[in-house]
Amino acid sequence: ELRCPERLNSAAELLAHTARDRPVFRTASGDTWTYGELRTRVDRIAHVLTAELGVVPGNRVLLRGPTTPWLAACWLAVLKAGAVAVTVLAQQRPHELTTMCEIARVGHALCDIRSVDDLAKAEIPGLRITTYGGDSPDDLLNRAPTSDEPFTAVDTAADDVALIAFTSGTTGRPKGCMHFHRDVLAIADTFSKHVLRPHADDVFAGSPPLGFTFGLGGLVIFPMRAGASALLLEQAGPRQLLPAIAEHRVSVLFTAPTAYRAMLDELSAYDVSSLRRCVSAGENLPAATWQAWHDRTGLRIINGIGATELLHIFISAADEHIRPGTTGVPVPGWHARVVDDFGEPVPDGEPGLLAVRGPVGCRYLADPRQREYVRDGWNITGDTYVRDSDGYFSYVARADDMIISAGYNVAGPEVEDALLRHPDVIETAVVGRPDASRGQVVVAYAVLRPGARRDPEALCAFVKAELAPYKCPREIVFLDALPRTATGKLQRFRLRADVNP
Ligand code: 3SK
Repeated sequence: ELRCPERLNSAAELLAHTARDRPVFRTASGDTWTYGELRTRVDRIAHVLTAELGVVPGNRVLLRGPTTPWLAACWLAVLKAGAVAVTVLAQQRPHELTTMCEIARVGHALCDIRSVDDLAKAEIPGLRITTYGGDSPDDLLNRAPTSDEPFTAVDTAADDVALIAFTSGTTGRPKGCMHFHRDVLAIADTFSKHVLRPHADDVFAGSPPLGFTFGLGGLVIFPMRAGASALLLEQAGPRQLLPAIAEHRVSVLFTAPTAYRAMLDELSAYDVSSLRRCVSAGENLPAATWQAWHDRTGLRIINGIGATELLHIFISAADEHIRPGTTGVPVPGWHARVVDDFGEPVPDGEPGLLAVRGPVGCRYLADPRQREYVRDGWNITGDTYVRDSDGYFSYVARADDMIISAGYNVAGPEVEDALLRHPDVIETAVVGRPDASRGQVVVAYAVLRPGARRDPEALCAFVKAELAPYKCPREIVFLDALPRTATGKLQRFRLRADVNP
Protein backbone atom coordinates (compact mmCIF):
# COMPACT_ATOMS: atom_id res chain seq x y z
CA GLU A 1 0.00 0.00 0.00
CA LEU A 2 1.23 3.48 -0.82
CA ARG A 3 1.22 5.87 2.10
CA CYS A 4 0.21 9.41 1.39
CA PRO A 5 -0.31 12.49 3.61
CA GLU A 6 -3.84 13.89 3.79
CA ARG A 7 -2.76 17.25 2.40
CA LEU A 8 -0.69 17.10 -0.73
CA ASN A 9 0.04 19.36 -3.66
CA SER A 10 1.66 17.08 -6.21
CA ALA A 11 3.24 19.91 -8.25
CA ALA A 12 4.86 21.40 -5.15
CA GLU A 13 6.09 17.94 -4.26
CA LEU A 14 7.60 17.35 -7.70
CA LEU A 15 9.30 20.74 -7.62
CA ALA A 16 10.51 20.58 -4.04
CA HIS A 17 13.53 18.41 -3.74
CA THR A 18 16.05 18.53 -6.50
CA ALA A 19 19.02 20.90 -6.31
CA ARG A 20 18.45 24.20 -8.12
CA ASP A 21 21.28 23.84 -10.58
CA ARG A 22 20.42 20.35 -11.85
CA PRO A 23 18.92 20.20 -15.36
CA VAL A 24 15.23 19.33 -15.64
CA PHE A 25 14.21 20.03 -19.24
CA ARG A 26 16.19 20.25 -22.45
CA THR A 27 15.00 20.99 -25.94
CA ALA A 28 16.21 19.87 -29.37
CA SER A 29 17.54 23.38 -30.02
CA GLY A 30 19.82 23.16 -27.00
CA ASP A 31 17.90 25.10 -24.31
CA THR A 32 18.36 23.71 -20.85
CA TRP A 33 16.19 24.59 -17.89
CA THR A 34 17.44 23.86 -14.39
CA TYR A 35 15.12 22.88 -11.54
CA GLY A 36 15.73 26.36 -10.07
CA GLU A 37 14.69 28.07 -13.31
CA LEU A 38 11.64 25.84 -13.61
CA ARG A 39 10.57 26.73 -10.06
CA THR A 40 10.92 30.46 -10.74
CA ARG A 41 8.94 30.20 -14.01
CA VAL A 42 6.22 28.05 -12.49
CA ASP A 43 5.83 30.55 -9.65
CA ARG A 44 5.60 33.49 -12.07
CA ILE A 45 2.89 31.70 -14.04
CA ALA A 46 1.03 30.77 -10.86
CA HIS A 47 1.08 34.43 -9.71
CA VAL A 48 -0.30 35.59 -13.08
CA LEU A 49 -2.93 32.86 -13.10
CA THR A 50 -4.25 33.64 -9.65
CA ALA A 51 -3.73 37.37 -9.23
CA GLU A 52 -4.37 38.54 -12.78
CA LEU A 53 -6.47 35.94 -14.52
CA GLY A 54 -8.58 35.23 -11.45
CA VAL A 55 -8.06 31.48 -11.39
CA VAL A 56 -9.13 30.02 -8.04
CA PRO A 57 -8.67 26.50 -6.64
CA GLY A 58 -10.88 24.00 -8.40
CA ASN A 59 -11.11 25.99 -11.67
CA ARG A 60 -10.47 23.89 -14.74
CA VAL A 61 -7.72 25.21 -17.00
CA LEU A 62 -7.24 23.81 -20.47
CA LEU A 63 -3.62 23.34 -21.60
CA ARG A 64 -2.76 23.02 -25.26
CA GLY A 65 0.45 23.15 -27.21
CA PRO A 66 3.40 21.21 -28.56
CA THR A 67 5.65 19.41 -26.09
CA THR A 68 7.81 22.19 -24.63
CA PRO A 69 9.20 23.13 -21.21
CA TRP A 70 6.67 25.98 -21.13
CA LEU A 71 3.75 23.57 -21.48
CA ALA A 72 5.17 21.51 -18.61
CA ALA A 73 5.66 24.69 -16.55
CA CYS A 74 2.03 25.73 -17.18
CA TRP A 75 0.83 22.27 -16.10
CA LEU A 76 2.84 22.51 -12.86
CA ALA A 77 1.65 26.08 -12.22
CA VAL A 78 -2.02 25.14 -12.64
CA LEU A 79 -1.65 22.32 -10.12
CA LYS A 80 0.43 24.42 -7.74
CA ALA A 81 -2.38 27.03 -7.80
CA GLY A 82 -4.87 24.33 -6.79
CA ALA A 83 -6.63 24.46 -10.15
CA VAL A 84 -7.30 21.46 -12.38
CA ALA A 85 -5.27 20.91 -15.55
CA VAL A 86 -7.32 19.73 -18.50
CA THR A 87 -4.77 18.34 -20.87
CA VAL A 88 -5.69 18.04 -24.54
CA LEU A 89 -3.75 17.21 -27.66
CA ALA A 90 -2.45 19.78 -30.09
CA GLN A 91 -4.07 17.77 -32.92
CA GLN A 92 -7.60 17.94 -31.50
CA ARG A 93 -9.98 19.92 -33.70
CA PRO A 94 -12.47 22.67 -32.74
CA HIS A 95 -15.54 20.43 -32.32
CA GLU A 96 -13.58 18.02 -30.11
CA LEU A 97 -12.27 20.91 -28.02
CA THR A 98 -15.78 22.28 -27.62
CA THR A 99 -17.07 18.93 -26.35
CA MET A 100 -14.20 18.54 -23.89
CA CYS A 101 -14.59 22.09 -22.58
CA GLU A 102 -18.32 21.52 -22.11
CA ILE A 103 -17.80 18.25 -20.25
CA ALA A 104 -15.05 19.64 -18.02
CA ARG A 105 -16.63 23.11 -17.66
CA VAL A 106 -13.40 24.75 -18.59
CA GLY A 107 -13.22 28.50 -17.89
CA HIS A 108 -9.59 29.30 -18.79
CA ALA A 109 -7.11 28.08 -21.34
CA LEU A 110 -3.35 28.43 -21.55
CA CYS A 111 -2.42 27.81 -25.13
CA ASP A 112 0.82 27.90 -27.10
CA ILE A 113 0.48 30.75 -29.61
CA ARG A 114 1.08 28.22 -32.41
CA SER A 115 -1.93 26.11 -31.37
CA VAL A 116 -4.41 28.88 -30.69
CA ASP A 117 -6.25 29.05 -34.03
CA ASP A 118 -8.37 25.93 -33.57
CA LEU A 119 -9.12 26.84 -29.98
CA ALA A 120 -10.23 30.34 -30.95
CA LYS A 121 -12.29 28.89 -33.84
CA ALA A 122 -14.12 26.64 -31.41
CA GLU A 123 -15.75 29.79 -29.92
CA ILE A 124 -16.31 28.13 -26.58
CA PRO A 125 -18.74 30.23 -24.52
CA GLY A 126 -17.12 31.82 -21.48
CA LEU A 127 -13.64 30.50 -22.26
CA ARG A 128 -10.85 32.95 -21.51
CA ILE A 129 -7.82 32.10 -23.64
CA THR A 130 -4.35 33.24 -22.63
CA THR A 131 -1.55 32.43 -25.04
CA TYR A 132 2.07 31.77 -24.22
CA GLY A 133 5.11 32.09 -26.48
CA GLY A 134 3.72 35.13 -28.37
CA ASP A 135 4.78 38.80 -28.64
CA SER A 136 1.67 40.49 -27.30
CA PRO A 137 1.83 42.19 -23.90
CA ASP A 138 -1.18 40.02 -22.92
CA ASP A 139 0.83 36.88 -23.51
CA LEU A 140 1.21 34.87 -20.31
CA LEU A 141 4.98 35.15 -20.38
CA ASN A 142 5.06 38.88 -21.08
CA ARG A 143 2.79 39.84 -18.22
CA ALA A 144 4.53 41.24 -15.17
CA PRO A 145 3.67 39.01 -12.22
CA THR A 146 2.15 40.76 -9.23
CA SER A 147 4.98 39.41 -7.12
CA ASP A 148 8.50 38.09 -7.56
CA GLU A 149 8.17 36.16 -4.32
CA PRO A 150 7.97 32.38 -4.46
CA PHE A 151 4.35 31.30 -4.95
CA THR A 152 3.02 29.41 -1.95
CA ALA A 153 1.42 26.23 -3.21
CA VAL A 154 -2.30 25.95 -2.51
CA ASP A 155 -2.89 23.53 0.32
CA THR A 156 -4.80 20.90 -1.61
CA ALA A 157 -6.06 17.62 -0.19
CA ALA A 158 -4.37 14.49 -1.54
CA ASP A 159 -7.70 13.54 -3.06
CA ASP A 160 -8.52 16.88 -4.63
CA VAL A 161 -8.72 16.61 -8.41
CA ALA A 162 -5.45 17.70 -10.03
CA LEU A 163 -6.10 16.87 -13.67
CA ILE A 164 -8.72 15.76 -16.12
CA ALA A 165 -7.42 13.66 -19.00
CA PHE A 166 -9.66 12.85 -21.91
CA THR A 167 -9.93 9.55 -23.63
CA SER A 168 -11.99 8.99 -26.69
CA GLY A 169 -10.78 5.40 -26.71
CA THR A 170 -10.73 4.48 -30.33
CA THR A 171 -14.28 5.65 -30.92
CA GLY A 172 -17.14 7.52 -29.21
CA ARG A 173 -17.78 10.69 -27.19
CA PRO A 174 -14.71 11.66 -25.15
CA LYS A 175 -14.69 10.73 -21.49
CA GLY A 176 -12.94 12.98 -18.97
CA CYS A 177 -10.97 11.00 -16.37
CA MET A 178 -10.44 12.83 -13.09
CA HIS A 179 -7.21 12.15 -11.24
CA PHE A 180 -6.19 13.30 -7.78
CA HIS A 181 -2.96 14.87 -6.53
CA ARG A 182 -2.07 11.57 -4.91
CA ASP A 183 -2.51 9.75 -8.24
CA VAL A 184 0.19 11.92 -9.83
CA LEU A 185 2.74 10.66 -7.31
CA ALA A 186 1.29 7.14 -7.22
CA ILE A 187 2.21 6.41 -10.85
CA ALA A 188 5.78 7.51 -10.15
CA ASP A 189 5.94 5.47 -6.96
CA THR A 190 4.65 2.30 -8.62
CA PHE A 191 5.62 1.82 -12.29
CA SER A 192 8.52 4.26 -12.37
CA LYS A 193 10.00 3.40 -8.99
CA HIS A 194 9.72 -0.39 -9.28
CA VAL A 195 10.00 -1.11 -12.99
CA LEU A 196 11.90 1.80 -14.50
CA ARG A 197 14.08 2.53 -11.48
CA PRO A 198 15.47 5.80 -12.87
CA HIS A 199 18.67 7.53 -11.73
CA ALA A 200 19.11 11.26 -11.24
CA ASP A 201 21.48 11.23 -14.23
CA ASP A 202 18.92 9.75 -16.63
CA VAL A 203 17.76 11.70 -19.65
CA PHE A 204 14.19 10.80 -20.59
CA ALA A 205 12.71 11.33 -24.05
CA GLY A 206 9.92 9.94 -26.16
CA SER A 207 7.11 10.45 -28.59
CA PRO A 208 3.86 10.62 -26.60
CA PRO A 209 2.65 14.21 -26.16
CA LEU A 210 2.00 15.70 -22.70
CA GLY A 211 -1.74 15.72 -23.45
CA PHE A 212 -1.60 11.92 -23.34
CA THR A 213 -0.94 10.63 -19.83
CA PHE A 214 1.62 8.18 -21.23
CA GLY A 215 3.73 11.24 -22.15
CA LEU A 216 2.85 13.30 -19.06
CA GLY A 217 4.13 10.48 -16.84
CA GLY A 218 7.11 9.50 -18.94
CA LEU A 219 8.38 12.99 -19.76
CA VAL A 220 7.42 15.14 -16.75
CA ILE A 221 6.27 13.21 -13.68
CA PHE A 222 8.77 10.31 -13.70
CA PRO A 223 11.90 12.32 -14.47
CA MET A 224 11.00 15.01 -11.92
CA ARG A 225 10.16 12.50 -9.21
CA ALA A 226 13.64 11.01 -9.72
CA GLY A 227 15.44 14.38 -9.94
CA ALA A 228 16.37 13.48 -13.52
CA SER A 229 15.89 15.43 -16.77
CA ALA A 230 13.79 15.10 -19.91
CA LEU A 231 14.41 16.09 -23.48
CA LEU A 232 11.11 17.63 -24.65
CA LEU A 233 10.73 17.27 -28.40
CA GLU A 234 8.13 19.20 -30.38
CA GLN A 235 8.58 16.77 -33.27
CA ALA A 236 9.00 13.27 -31.94
CA GLY A 237 8.38 10.85 -34.77
CA PRO A 238 10.76 7.93 -35.35
CA ARG A 239 12.84 10.18 -37.68
CA GLN A 240 13.43 12.73 -34.94
CA LEU A 241 13.87 10.28 -32.08
CA LEU A 242 17.02 8.57 -33.32
CA PRO A 243 19.15 11.70 -33.88
CA ALA A 244 17.81 13.13 -30.59
CA ILE A 245 18.84 9.99 -28.69
CA ALA A 246 22.31 10.15 -30.20
CA GLU A 247 22.84 13.88 -29.70
CA HIS A 248 21.39 14.24 -26.20
CA ARG A 249 22.53 10.87 -24.86
CA VAL A 250 18.98 9.84 -24.01
CA SER A 251 18.91 6.95 -21.54
CA VAL A 252 15.17 6.31 -21.01
CA LEU A 253 12.91 6.12 -24.04
CA PHE A 254 9.10 6.10 -24.09
CA THR A 255 7.40 5.28 -27.35
CA ALA A 256 4.95 2.93 -29.05
CA PRO A 257 5.54 -0.37 -30.88
CA THR A 258 5.15 1.21 -34.32
CA ALA A 259 7.95 3.67 -33.58
CA TYR A 260 10.29 0.88 -32.42
CA ARG A 261 9.58 -0.93 -35.67
CA ALA A 262 10.09 2.18 -37.77
CA MET A 263 13.38 3.04 -36.02
CA LEU A 264 14.86 -0.36 -36.84
CA ASP A 265 15.37 0.66 -40.47
CA GLU A 266 17.53 3.67 -39.60
CA LEU A 267 19.17 2.35 -36.46
CA SER A 268 22.60 1.65 -37.93
CA ALA A 269 23.13 5.34 -38.74
CA TYR A 270 22.90 6.42 -35.07
CA ASP A 271 24.71 5.87 -31.80
CA VAL A 272 22.02 4.70 -29.36
CA SER A 273 24.49 3.31 -26.83
CA SER A 274 23.23 5.79 -24.18
CA LEU A 275 19.86 3.99 -23.97
CA ARG A 276 19.38 1.79 -20.94
CA ARG A 277 15.57 1.62 -20.66
CA CYS A 278 13.09 1.42 -23.55
CA VAL A 279 9.40 1.49 -22.65
CA SER A 280 6.65 0.48 -25.05
CA ALA A 281 2.95 1.07 -24.38
CA GLY A 282 -0.11 2.49 -26.05
CA GLU A 283 -0.60 -0.71 -28.03
CA ASN A 284 0.29 -4.35 -27.84
CA LEU A 285 4.00 -4.97 -28.46
CA PRO A 286 4.40 -7.90 -30.87
CA ALA A 287 7.07 -10.43 -29.88
CA ALA A 288 8.65 -9.97 -33.32
CA THR A 289 9.24 -6.27 -32.65
CA TRP A 290 10.66 -6.98 -29.18
CA GLN A 291 13.03 -9.55 -30.67
CA ALA A 292 14.17 -7.39 -33.57
CA TRP A 293 14.93 -4.46 -31.22
CA HIS A 294 16.80 -6.78 -28.88
CA ASP A 295 18.80 -8.34 -31.72
CA ARG A 296 19.89 -4.93 -32.98
CA THR A 297 20.48 -3.07 -29.70
CA GLY A 298 20.87 -5.71 -27.01
CA LEU A 299 18.12 -3.83 -25.09
CA ARG A 300 15.08 -5.56 -23.60
CA ILE A 301 12.01 -3.39 -24.24
CA ILE A 302 9.86 -2.89 -21.14
CA ASN A 303 6.37 -3.62 -22.39
CA GLY A 304 3.43 -2.20 -20.45
CA ILE A 305 -0.29 -1.69 -20.51
CA GLY A 306 -1.68 1.57 -19.23
CA ALA A 307 -4.90 3.50 -19.59
CA THR A 308 -5.95 7.12 -19.32
CA GLU A 309 -8.56 5.89 -16.82
CA LEU A 310 -5.75 4.60 -14.58
CA LEU A 311 -3.27 7.33 -15.52
CA HIS A 312 -0.32 5.13 -16.41
CA ILE A 313 1.11 1.61 -16.64
CA PHE A 314 -0.20 -1.10 -14.29
CA ILE A 315 1.14 -4.35 -15.80
CA SER A 316 4.76 -4.60 -16.92
CA ALA A 317 8.10 -6.24 -16.15
CA ALA A 318 11.76 -5.25 -16.13
CA ASP A 319 15.14 -6.79 -16.86
CA GLU A 320 15.35 -10.56 -16.44
CA HIS A 321 11.66 -10.69 -15.51
CA ILE A 322 10.66 -9.66 -19.03
CA ARG A 323 9.08 -12.45 -21.07
CA PRO A 324 8.81 -11.40 -24.70
CA GLY A 325 5.31 -11.71 -26.09
CA THR A 326 3.73 -11.10 -22.66
CA THR A 327 2.89 -7.77 -21.05
CA GLY A 328 4.25 -8.89 -17.69
CA VAL A 329 2.92 -9.01 -14.14
CA PRO A 330 1.00 -6.46 -12.05
CA VAL A 331 3.28 -3.56 -11.13
CA PRO A 332 3.92 -3.53 -7.35
CA GLY A 333 0.92 -1.80 -5.76
CA TRP A 334 -1.46 -3.09 -8.43
CA HIS A 335 -3.62 -6.23 -8.63
CA ALA A 336 -4.88 -7.81 -11.82
CA ARG A 337 -7.00 -10.79 -12.76
CA VAL A 338 -8.81 -12.22 -15.74
CA VAL A 339 -12.59 -12.48 -15.35
CA ASP A 340 -15.66 -13.60 -17.25
CA ASP A 341 -18.61 -11.38 -18.22
CA PHE A 342 -19.99 -11.71 -14.67
CA GLY A 343 -16.74 -10.62 -13.03
CA GLU A 344 -15.78 -14.13 -11.88
CA PRO A 345 -12.10 -15.10 -12.27
CA VAL A 346 -11.45 -17.57 -15.09
CA PRO A 347 -8.79 -20.33 -14.77
CA ASP A 348 -5.23 -19.60 -15.85
CA GLY A 349 -4.74 -20.22 -19.55
CA GLU A 350 -8.28 -19.14 -20.43
CA PRO A 351 -8.93 -15.76 -22.04
CA GLY A 352 -11.24 -13.27 -20.38
CA LEU A 353 -11.58 -9.62 -19.47
CA LEU A 354 -8.68 -7.87 -17.78
CA ALA A 355 -9.71 -6.47 -14.36
CA VAL A 356 -7.32 -4.28 -12.36
CA ARG A 357 -7.28 -2.50 -9.03
CA GLY A 358 -4.63 -0.28 -7.53
CA PRO A 359 -3.71 3.13 -6.18
CA VAL A 360 -5.40 4.93 -9.10
CA GLY A 361 -8.96 4.29 -10.21
CA CYS A 362 -11.24 5.33 -13.03
CA ARG A 363 -13.43 8.33 -12.25
CA TYR A 364 -15.24 9.50 -15.36
CA LEU A 365 -16.60 13.00 -15.09
CA ALA A 366 -20.41 12.91 -15.36
CA ASP A 367 -20.51 9.86 -17.60
CA PRO A 368 -22.75 6.81 -17.14
CA ARG A 369 -20.06 4.64 -18.72
CA GLN A 370 -18.43 4.70 -15.25
CA ARG A 371 -20.71 1.79 -14.30
CA GLU A 372 -19.34 -0.32 -17.17
CA TYR A 373 -15.71 0.47 -16.41
CA VAL A 374 -15.74 -0.03 -12.64
CA ARG A 375 -17.48 -3.17 -11.41
CA ASP A 376 -17.20 -4.37 -7.78
CA GLY A 377 -14.17 -2.16 -7.29
CA TRP A 378 -12.33 -3.62 -10.29
CA ASN A 379 -11.51 -1.55 -13.36
CA ILE A 380 -12.51 -3.46 -16.48
CA THR A 381 -10.17 -2.13 -19.12
CA GLY A 382 -11.89 -3.56 -22.19
CA ASP A 383 -8.93 -5.79 -23.09
CA THR A 384 -9.03 -9.55 -23.45
CA TYR A 385 -6.07 -11.10 -21.63
CA VAL A 386 -4.89 -14.51 -20.58
CA ARG A 387 -2.83 -15.21 -17.45
CA ASP A 388 -0.43 -18.15 -17.35
CA SER A 389 0.37 -20.33 -14.35
CA ASP A 390 3.42 -18.15 -13.56
CA GLY A 391 1.16 -15.13 -13.21
CA TYR A 392 2.23 -13.48 -16.50
CA PHE A 393 -0.45 -11.61 -18.42
CA SER A 394 -0.59 -11.76 -22.22
CA TYR A 395 -2.66 -9.56 -24.45
CA VAL A 396 -5.16 -11.34 -26.66
CA ALA A 397 -7.21 -8.52 -28.19
CA ARG A 398 -9.45 -5.62 -27.29
CA ALA A 399 -12.55 -7.30 -25.90
CA ASP A 400 -14.61 -6.26 -28.92
CA ASP A 401 -11.88 -7.24 -31.40
CA MET A 402 -12.18 -11.02 -31.19
CA ILE A 403 -13.09 -12.57 -34.52
CA ILE A 404 -15.29 -15.65 -34.49
CA SER A 405 -14.87 -17.60 -37.70
CA ALA A 406 -16.66 -20.92 -38.25
CA GLY A 407 -16.85 -21.34 -34.48
CA TYR A 408 -13.14 -20.66 -33.94
CA ASN A 409 -11.97 -17.68 -31.86
CA VAL A 410 -9.31 -15.73 -33.71
CA ALA A 411 -7.42 -12.95 -31.94
CA GLY A 412 -6.50 -10.28 -34.46
CA PRO A 413 -3.14 -9.50 -32.77
CA GLU A 414 -1.95 -13.10 -33.17
CA VAL A 415 -2.45 -12.89 -36.94
CA GLU A 416 -0.87 -9.42 -36.93
CA ASP A 417 2.17 -10.83 -35.11
CA ALA A 418 2.58 -13.48 -37.78
CA LEU A 419 2.29 -10.95 -40.60
CA LEU A 420 4.82 -8.67 -38.92
CA ARG A 421 7.39 -11.43 -39.02
CA HIS A 422 7.38 -11.02 -42.81
CA PRO A 423 10.26 -8.67 -43.71
CA ASP A 424 8.10 -6.54 -46.06
CA VAL A 425 5.36 -5.74 -43.56
CA ILE A 426 5.77 -2.68 -41.37
CA GLU A 427 2.25 -2.28 -39.98
CA THR A 428 -0.82 -4.43 -40.00
CA ALA A 429 -4.30 -4.71 -38.52
CA VAL A 430 -6.65 -7.64 -38.70
CA VAL A 431 -10.46 -7.46 -38.45
CA GLY A 432 -13.46 -9.74 -38.99
CA ARG A 433 -15.70 -9.34 -42.02
CA PRO A 434 -19.25 -10.67 -41.73
CA ASP A 435 -19.67 -13.81 -43.78
CA ALA A 436 -22.87 -15.76 -44.46
CA SER A 437 -21.40 -19.22 -43.99
CA ARG A 438 -18.63 -18.67 -41.41
CA GLY A 439 -20.08 -15.85 -39.32
CA GLN A 440 -16.89 -13.83 -39.86
CA VAL A 441 -13.75 -14.21 -41.94
CA VAL A 442 -10.32 -12.78 -41.23
CA VAL A 443 -9.30 -9.72 -43.27
CA ALA A 444 -5.84 -8.17 -42.91
CA TYR A 445 -4.79 -4.61 -43.69
CA ALA A 446 -1.09 -4.20 -44.29
CA VAL A 447 1.39 -1.38 -44.84
CA LEU A 448 4.50 -2.53 -46.71
CA ARG A 449 8.04 -1.17 -46.78
CA PRO A 450 8.53 1.35 -49.59
CA GLY A 451 9.20 -0.51 -52.84
CA ALA A 452 7.94 -3.91 -51.62
CA ARG A 453 5.68 -5.84 -54.02
CA ARG A 454 1.99 -6.11 -53.06
CA ASP A 455 1.58 -9.86 -53.27
CA PRO A 456 -1.38 -11.08 -51.18
CA GLU A 457 -0.86 -14.76 -52.07
CA ALA A 458 2.73 -14.73 -50.90
CA LEU A 459 1.73 -13.09 -47.61
CA CYS A 460 -1.12 -15.56 -47.06
CA ALA A 461 1.27 -18.45 -47.70
CA PHE A 462 3.68 -16.92 -45.19
CA VAL A 463 0.96 -16.73 -42.50
CA LYS A 464 -0.22 -20.28 -43.31
CA ALA A 465 3.24 -21.54 -42.51
CA GLU A 466 3.01 -19.90 -39.08
CA LEU A 467 -0.62 -20.33 -37.95
CA ALA A 468 -3.54 -22.73 -38.13
CA PRO A 469 -5.34 -22.32 -41.49
CA TYR A 470 -8.55 -20.93 -39.93
CA LYS A 471 -6.54 -17.94 -38.68
CA CYS A 472 -5.19 -17.03 -42.12
CA PRO A 473 -6.58 -13.92 -43.78
CA ARG A 474 -9.11 -14.50 -46.55
CA GLU A 475 -8.16 -11.15 -47.94
CA ILE A 476 -5.23 -8.76 -47.59
CA VAL A 477 -5.82 -5.08 -48.29
CA PHE A 478 -2.77 -2.87 -48.79
CA LEU A 479 -2.79 0.66 -47.37
CA ASP A 480 -0.25 3.48 -47.24
CA ALA A 481 -0.99 4.01 -43.52
CA LEU A 482 -3.38 2.60 -40.92
CA PRO A 483 -6.05 4.89 -39.44
CA ARG A 484 -4.98 6.05 -35.97
CA THR A 485 -6.19 8.36 -33.18
CA ALA A 486 -4.23 11.46 -32.20
CA THR A 487 -2.48 9.37 -29.53
CA GLY A 488 -1.45 6.81 -32.13
CA LYS A 489 -3.96 4.09 -31.28
CA LEU A 490 -5.26 2.03 -34.14
CA GLN A 491 -8.86 2.85 -35.11
CA ARG A 492 -9.97 -0.67 -35.82
CA PHE A 493 -13.60 0.45 -35.99
CA ARG A 494 -12.78 2.29 -39.23
CA LEU A 495 -11.40 -0.86 -40.76
CA ARG A 496 -14.43 -2.79 -39.53
CA ALA A 497 -16.66 -0.21 -41.17
CA ASP A 498 -14.61 -0.66 -44.32
CA VAL A 499 -15.17 -4.42 -44.44
CA ASN A 500 -18.82 -4.03 -43.39
CA PRO A 501 -20.00 -0.89 -45.21
O1 3SK B 1 -3.60 4.43 -23.09
C1 3SK B 1 -2.51 3.90 -23.00
O2 3SK B 1 -2.24 3.02 -23.76
C2 3SK B 1 -1.49 4.30 -21.96
C3 3SK B 1 -0.36 3.57 -21.91
C4 3SK B 1 0.58 3.87 -20.96
C5 3SK B 1 0.43 4.88 -20.09
C6 3SK B 1 -0.68 5.62 -20.14
C7 3SK B 1 -1.65 5.33 -21.09
C8 3SK B 1 -2.85 6.22 -21.11
